[in-house]
Amino acid sequence: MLRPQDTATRERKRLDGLWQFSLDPAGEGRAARWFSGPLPHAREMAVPASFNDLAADTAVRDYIGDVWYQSTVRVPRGWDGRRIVLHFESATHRATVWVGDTEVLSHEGGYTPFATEITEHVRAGEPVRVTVLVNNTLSFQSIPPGVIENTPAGPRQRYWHDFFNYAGIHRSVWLYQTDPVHLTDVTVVTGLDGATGTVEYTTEGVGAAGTRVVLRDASGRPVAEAAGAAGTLTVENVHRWAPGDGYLYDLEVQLTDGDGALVDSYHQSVGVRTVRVAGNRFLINDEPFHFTGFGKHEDLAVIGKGHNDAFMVHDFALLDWIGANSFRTSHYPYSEEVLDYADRRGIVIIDETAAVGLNMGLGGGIFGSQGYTTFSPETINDTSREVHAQAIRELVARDKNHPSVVLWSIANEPESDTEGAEDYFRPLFALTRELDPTRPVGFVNVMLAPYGKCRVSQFADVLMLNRYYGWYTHTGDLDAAELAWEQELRGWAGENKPIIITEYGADTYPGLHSVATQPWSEEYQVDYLDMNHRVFDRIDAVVGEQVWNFADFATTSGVMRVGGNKKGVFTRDRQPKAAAYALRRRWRKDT
Ligand code: GCB
Repeated sequence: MLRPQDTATRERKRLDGLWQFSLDPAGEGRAARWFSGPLPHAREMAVPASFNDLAADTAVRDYIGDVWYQSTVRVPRGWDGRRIVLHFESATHRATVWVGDTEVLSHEGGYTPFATEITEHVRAGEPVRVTVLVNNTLSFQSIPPGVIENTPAGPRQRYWHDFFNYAGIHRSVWLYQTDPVHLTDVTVVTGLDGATGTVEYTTEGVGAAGTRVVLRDASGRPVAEAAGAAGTLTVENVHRWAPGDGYLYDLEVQLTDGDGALVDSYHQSVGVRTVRVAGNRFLINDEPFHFTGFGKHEDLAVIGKGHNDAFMVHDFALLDWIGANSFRTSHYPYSEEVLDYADRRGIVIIDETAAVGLNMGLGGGIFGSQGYTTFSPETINDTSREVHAQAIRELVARDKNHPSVVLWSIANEPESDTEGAEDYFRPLFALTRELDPTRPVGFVNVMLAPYGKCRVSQFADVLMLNRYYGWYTHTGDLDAAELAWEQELRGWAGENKPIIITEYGADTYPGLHSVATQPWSEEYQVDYLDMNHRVFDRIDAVVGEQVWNFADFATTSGVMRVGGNKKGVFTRDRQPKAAAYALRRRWRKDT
């Protein structure tokens, strides 16, 4: 799916702002045709934002079910005769859209875009009503999974992932126009041969007589061009995309009509780089890469998972300040703005699906049975796997052209020590490789499936491990933790695959101090990280360290969570804890 763009032939209009908003606790809106007029009992709601925290009302924060958004949009007068598309960057977790009285689109999954042509339902220069039904419930057939439990106090949403189930329209909504003859997809795959770069491109489109592509360098100078819907461009003395050097070329795809006139122009940024795994090394441009950074969250006070440019810019500034070269989009695909920015900043991304919490052995930091079987016909089953497969398809389709994305993570901490898990994941690894043969594929392994027990890591190119020695086990005893951790890690190192520690961390209450270092204190977080680093530095196969978490974040209520998860190296409002300075000393060689 292509992005909305302003180009020589395309034009877009952002529909963000205040929309009308109604809760629909009885689930009656569809039958009552709420889309056919003003929403009943409406209030105003900001887009993009999670709706949960905006109302200052627990009932809204914890609401489960259908909510409705509505806006009246004027189609620009100059768009007559053009093909008009309505595009959502995301809606969490599923949405149905009406334009006027006509249902135009439904989409499952909270973190990937969806769009449809609406030309026949609108008139240039006229206003049109856009209504969106968003539903936030999680079931065993959604990604991530959950279950609605009927309790004496009413229905309650349960889920097994450790972050708050924020919902709503989290990213921008767009209206855009193109010529009826238009490009529908472009794929680029880059290669390097010494100082020469190659850009293999494939395009798909509707109705064009001809296709031309021009590759320009960052100063706008054309460096290669070609004709044809697919081909390979070469760039002598290429400026590579590399960690810390987000150099981008611009590939302009031009479609022409029978007279050779330009009818569609679309721009795709291109970073020329290679990624590959060799033995226990992770190579970017054939050079060993060591990941430093974090697992992050899209999580902010008030706006929840709503995208915010200011915080994005600030978060990347903090990554730079601390010496992080990478992060994982734990535990769902992040806003495309974030990936674009990572491309430009030379930050390396592990790109993760929303498959988190497929594990009935843990929930919200508590280990132990959650009262369900993970993989079974009644719980996570073949239908769930198809939803998961679709989430992978949409992630790869969306992010395949980002040079910053070097590794796919198809799940976080699923059950992985059973035959059911092995059967569930085998085809999903095959699918990901088929969709993208150019990037390594992995999943994030949990402590409950330690070395020797995991049956899914055999399918992975890279071992991604989340471990909490010294926190969830050996709590407060870092000496014992160090011994146990090193012993397990040496087992994994024998697999001859690169190992990235995708989570290690300790909850830390900012301002809590102790001389004899105690869990929850700032000193303990520092000592805990130091212990981990001693272990990593002794093991050659460890090619990455991503601390859990970049910042404190909101979770469900629980006795293990004090105002949310406090494993942040920064607070939720991005102030450093002592650990931030310790990491900066380790990661920034210049300080
Ligand atoms: C994990 C999860 C992460 C949690 C973290 C924790 O292993 O992947 O989502 O937030 O542990 O703090 O318990």
